Amino acid sequence: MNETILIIGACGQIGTELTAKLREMNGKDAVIASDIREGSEELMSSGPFEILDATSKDDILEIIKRHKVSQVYLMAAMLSATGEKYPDKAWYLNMTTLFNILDLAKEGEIKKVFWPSSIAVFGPTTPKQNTPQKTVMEPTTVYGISKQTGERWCEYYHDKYGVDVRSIRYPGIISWKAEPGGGTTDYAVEIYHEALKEGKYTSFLNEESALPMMYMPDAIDATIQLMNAPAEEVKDRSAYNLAAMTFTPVEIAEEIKKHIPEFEISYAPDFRQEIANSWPQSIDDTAAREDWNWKHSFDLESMTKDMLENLGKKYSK
Ligand code: VAH
Repeated sequence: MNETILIIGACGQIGTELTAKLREMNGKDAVIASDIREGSEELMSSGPFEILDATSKDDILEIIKRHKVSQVYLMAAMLSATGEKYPDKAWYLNMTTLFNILDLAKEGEIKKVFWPSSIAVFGPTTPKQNTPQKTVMEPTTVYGISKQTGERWCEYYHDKYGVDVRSIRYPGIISWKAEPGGGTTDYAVEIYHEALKEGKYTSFLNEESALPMMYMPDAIDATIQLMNAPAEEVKDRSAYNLAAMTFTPVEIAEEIKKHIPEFEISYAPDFRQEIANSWPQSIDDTAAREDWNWKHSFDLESMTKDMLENLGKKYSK
């Protein structure tokens, strides 16, 4: 029986590309895109779309029943930097939407759920290098606290009620198709745009800010691979560490200079520096590689080449 998929937060940085990939794999009508407001022309013209406020359980249920949805990817969230500006809104959005979906799954309305966690669940007391799957987690952002709590609830709903929910601790994700929104790692996206437009960029993180990062195609492949893995392979029902690369603003600038020699970077750390300082620098994702054969494809060199090629085409139109 064909599974109908609902993507909540389909207009976001990850949601946009997840929608495109799932439509490519399953057919456009098998994937219902939804968000609080309409998205890009490309997204809106690529298949069914619903305006949805995912803080309303009744509104989610109405769409699930009308489209006979069996799988939900809940991608809507307020990220780390914006969450520090609006802590109560971040907590409300991130937790209410998760409980709505977990409860609908518990009530038998949804068969399978993907919910994104983040390396933001880790904090200043977490080991910074090769951060283990299970370790000290004392997050210092509202976003990180919501993701840590969310992981606990995902595991509880799976163990207590048999809900098939799966999750990944995304590192910073870099992409060119859709702008990121309100993240601490967004500098690593902005830098490519500014390098092409202005030939220079002022980073809001300092030179030494080494953070775990991943190119969007790897993040999308991992997400779908985890969702399609046999249930018995998904041994960790909190969330899986996932890693691909680690770099600093200096290192990404040096890689860009191989393509744009005159590119210049400067530094003006802001409030996001404290958030970045609280996160790990590298992640141990052995569990994901062992449990469901995760492996990444892109490194800093191949990502930079692909980013500049695609953004170059976008800016030359
Ligand atoms: C953020 N892009 O910066 C997100 C991500 C690990 C970082 O969760 O908030």
